[in-house]
Amino acid sequence: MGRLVVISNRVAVPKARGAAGAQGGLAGALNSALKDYGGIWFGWSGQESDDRTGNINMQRNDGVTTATIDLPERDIDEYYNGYANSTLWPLFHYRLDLTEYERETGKGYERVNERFAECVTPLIEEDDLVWVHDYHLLPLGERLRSRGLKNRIGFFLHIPWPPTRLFVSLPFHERLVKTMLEYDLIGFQTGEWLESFLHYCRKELGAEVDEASGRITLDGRTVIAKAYPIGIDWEHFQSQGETETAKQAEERLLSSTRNRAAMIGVDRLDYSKGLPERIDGIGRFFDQHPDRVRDLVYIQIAPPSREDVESYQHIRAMLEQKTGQINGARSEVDLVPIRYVNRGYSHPELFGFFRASKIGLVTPLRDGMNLVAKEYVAAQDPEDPGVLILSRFAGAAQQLPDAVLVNPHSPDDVSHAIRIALDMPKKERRERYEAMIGTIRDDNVQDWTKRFCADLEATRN
Ligand code: ADQ
Repeated sequence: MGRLVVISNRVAVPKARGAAGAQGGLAGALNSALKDYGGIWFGWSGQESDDRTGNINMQRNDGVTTATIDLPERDIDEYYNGYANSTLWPLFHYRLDLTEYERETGKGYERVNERFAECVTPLIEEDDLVWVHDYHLLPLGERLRSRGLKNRIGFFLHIPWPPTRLFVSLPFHERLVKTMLEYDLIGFQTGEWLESFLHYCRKELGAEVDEASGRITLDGRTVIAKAYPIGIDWEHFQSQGETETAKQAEERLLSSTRNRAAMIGVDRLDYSKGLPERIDGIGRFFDQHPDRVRDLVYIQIAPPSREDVESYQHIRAMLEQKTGQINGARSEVDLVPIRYVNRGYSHPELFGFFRASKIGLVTPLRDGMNLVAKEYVAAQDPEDPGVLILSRFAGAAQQLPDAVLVNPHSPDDVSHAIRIALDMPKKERRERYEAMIGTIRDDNVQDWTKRFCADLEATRN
């Protein structure tokens, strides 16, 4: 096999791994794949340049070569803040109310995809497998083909694929999906998102679709679409639990909560994560069980993300207001029911916090997968595990049906789940944990990359 060339919006340098989590789920996963296969990771540096310099910054760290380009301000505005994060992200998370449709940002998106193709093509060798990631780069495969690339090219979507009825609200939706058919393999997180994509191809494009194999044929070209649920780096995460940092973090949380059960939420500050709705659910729990305010402390860790996009500023203000209201109404001199921490933590620290928490509250309104749910379970003490409360609208719910599943839109449902979790006997907690931990251990990220790359290699055989 040739090398692996990974292309994604951002590139995470492997030595920065401890901080990788805050950059999103991609970082750890792709570094593991690149170490196994060798090759290059190409993407935007995250830096702004005055103008198009044409420079590619190549670096080698810990066995992985990274190649990055800077982008001028206009490209960042139109491609990243604009089309990717103000059009595709909200639409793909079913938020038509937040979706902006601007012709200019659409053009910027196409321009940056073209620029990516122009810069990365000379780095790709004949036998390389090319693996493109996520919604920032949907049309990149077609751009690479137009430059004559004959390699096997795969694409993985980390976020949901929306139902056809929502997706058709996107101007030029047909053109966009047709560009995707230039890949050889398209991966989705779950069967549900895959089903929506196949439905769209059949209904709107008139493609021939074989549901069983995921084979889509249009105008003589065939692409395979399949579900590949992403996992965590199980071994690495476990090893984090052995560190002094993890143990100190656990101790720090336990000593600060004393006799109260800690319940934890760890999310990027993003409207898809259902944070205000979650706080409403917690507020409802305190309203319905005022005698239990002394039993529980909720810790929300949410570092800001995408701060240049207006809807993200709004979510932050809303969360602060709701948290403030509940704390104002329920605090005592020696007790604050909700701790809201506006920063990220390293994986060892998160491991310690998860382990010290009796409940993990993961309630996105919509999520491609959600790795926090898996990390929470992975950090539990097998002898005395905590309880995972998980939104039924997270991709992870399809793999973890033994979590306490909730409708994140319903404060009553969330409140009820908190009560169930707080009172759950150890025997049931262990049964649920046992059922979940096997899946999390076996469906790890190494396995995920191997399955995707093997299937990509097997296309055209
Ligand atoms: P994200 O939306 O970023 O990723 P998620 O899977 O929940 O979401 O988290 C990814 C990583 O970020 C985890 O390793 C987690 O520990 C870390 N993280 C999240 N919040 C953090 C915080 N407050 N502090 C420190 N670290 C934090 C996208 C999709 C998901 C999909 C992933 C991977 O939206 O649905 O699971 O990609 O495919």
